[in-house]
Amino acid sequence: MEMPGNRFKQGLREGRWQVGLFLGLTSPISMEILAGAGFDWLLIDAEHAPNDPASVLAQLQAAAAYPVPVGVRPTSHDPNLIKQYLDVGAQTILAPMVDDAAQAAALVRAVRYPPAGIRGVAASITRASRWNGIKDYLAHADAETCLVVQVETRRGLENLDQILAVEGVDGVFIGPADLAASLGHLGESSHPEVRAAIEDALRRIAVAGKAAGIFVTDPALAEKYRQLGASFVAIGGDTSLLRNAALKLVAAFRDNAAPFPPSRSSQS
Ligand code: 3PY
Ligand code: MG
Repeated sequence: MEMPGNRFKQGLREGRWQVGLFLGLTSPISMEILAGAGFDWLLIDAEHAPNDPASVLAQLQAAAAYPVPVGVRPTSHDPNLIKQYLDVGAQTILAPMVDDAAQAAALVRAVRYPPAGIRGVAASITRASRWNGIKDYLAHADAETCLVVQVETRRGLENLDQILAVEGVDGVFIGPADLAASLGHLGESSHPEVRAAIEDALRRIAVAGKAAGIFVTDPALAEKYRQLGASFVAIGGDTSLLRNAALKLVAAFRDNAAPFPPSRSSQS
């Protein structure tokens, strides 16, 4: 078979508006539901959700029947962990907490094969190459692998220009929650100082010619960030979708219906 193209990376290159969702439910079934829901990209979160290479593998297999590109956010920058996610078939890595250019450059090396990088080679035993079923996998892998780094600390902001200059970084994604915490406003990602820092960062990323992304759940704010140069956004998470829908459903029945649970005599 031919090497699958990375439509997310292509979209970043073209500056295409891409709307995505974070997945923390660790479930191939919810992955499959969301893979068919019309998002431009999905991200399996292994930084904050209890995912590992085995659960990521199962979710990538569930998504494979759908055209949506799926990335993975690892817990750390550990090249061995990143290697495992690439080997099970992830083509996009979203690396959290990138604070300087040295970290960004190390991540570029982690996602590339030698001589450009240090990714270990084992094509025949990996799903990424479809166990050697993909023609010339090793020759095409680096080109279809996408690296997005998260800038979400005061240090990351201070070093943003140097991070942007690292060849091989395909995009920079702002994490408002961690950024707020790092700027001294834990839990207040709408704080004016945080908002100002975000707006400045998005502008700088776009001016540098790199793809700018951010987590933003408010459509009006997403549009504002788009005007400032953002081209890809995560607009929520599967856990929140489920919780919010469950709360709404329960409330609808509690408010409008007979007392719950129904008494025995009212049951048929
Ligand atoms: C953050 O907000 O800190 C994230 O990592 C993603 O939203
Ligand atoms: Mg974060």
